[in-house]
Amino acid sequence: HTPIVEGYESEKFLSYMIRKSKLVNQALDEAVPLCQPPVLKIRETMRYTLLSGGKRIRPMLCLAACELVGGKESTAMPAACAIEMIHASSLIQDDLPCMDDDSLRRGKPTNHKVFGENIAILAVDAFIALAIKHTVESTSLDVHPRRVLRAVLEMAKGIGTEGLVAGQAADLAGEGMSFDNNEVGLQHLEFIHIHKTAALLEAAAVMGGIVGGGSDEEIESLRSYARCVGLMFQVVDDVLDVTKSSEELGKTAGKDLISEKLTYNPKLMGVEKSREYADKLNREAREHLKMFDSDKATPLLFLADYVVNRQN
Ligand code: GRG
Repeated sequence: HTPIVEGYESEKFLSYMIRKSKLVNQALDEAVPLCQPPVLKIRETMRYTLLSGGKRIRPMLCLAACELVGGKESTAMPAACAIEMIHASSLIQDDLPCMDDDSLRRGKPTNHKVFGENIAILAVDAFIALAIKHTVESTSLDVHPRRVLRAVLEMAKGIGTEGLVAGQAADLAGEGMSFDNNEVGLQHLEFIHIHKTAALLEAAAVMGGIVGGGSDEEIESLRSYARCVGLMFQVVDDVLDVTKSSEELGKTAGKDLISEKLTYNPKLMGVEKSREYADKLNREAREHLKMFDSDKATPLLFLADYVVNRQN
């Protein structure tokens, strides 16, 4: 895959991303200080997942969307942090024994393995509350309260039965189903991806556009762009899962592992078709940004390229 964005050096974009993720990490650190008395482990539990790496794609989308519509980076920082808190909470919940039962996340033991299931569940609750509190309390007073309210509404939609929860519920409902009919399988898979992954990326971009002062038309373009990027993100994830499994485990073992995962894109479409689909989504994402000045849209175009070309 060659990046489609031309005339913009990738180093420039990389340093843009590094600068943004440093700022985000600093803001997240400040947003969740350790609590007094320290015997209450809850903030430590939250910080463990929130500050343990991660690509920070959602906050970057939020900041870049805000800047694209003419807003300041600092205006979107509370919303960007809130979205990353929701992302962290969903990872903690997803890893629990009653969900995916994972023991490793970002190369480290999962939250419940370190702190126990009970406190990990409390951290999830606390993150959702803090994400709302932080957006309302820390967004600049220059932003009209109606816009802050709209931003919180978008976040709520991204979390609940129109977003992450719907995706996870569909994922659970699909467990053990056999998709002999590829059409049904693809539809189900797309529903999971749009809700489990794209919904939060969409909320991130839309929140940035809202607090940044974007028009309704601009906000809807950002929504369509982010939905394509979100779906593309998951298609790429599925491909990486398969190719990495084969690389790491050797061809035969890799195939065994793939066949367990019936709902994967490459399983239903094949790896090559999945890659083509990701490229198509990237082109669509770019189309949705046509209404903006192309120079100003460059970070979001590059972000889409980064998602399609990423190796982890
Ligand atoms: C709202 C707490 C809450 C839960 C909703 C458990 C659940 C229900 C949903 C699970 C959602 C989930 C974990 C989806 C996977 C999304 C995904 C692609 C995660 C990986 O994202 P990256 O690659 O991760 O951006 P990093 O580590 O870079 O942050």
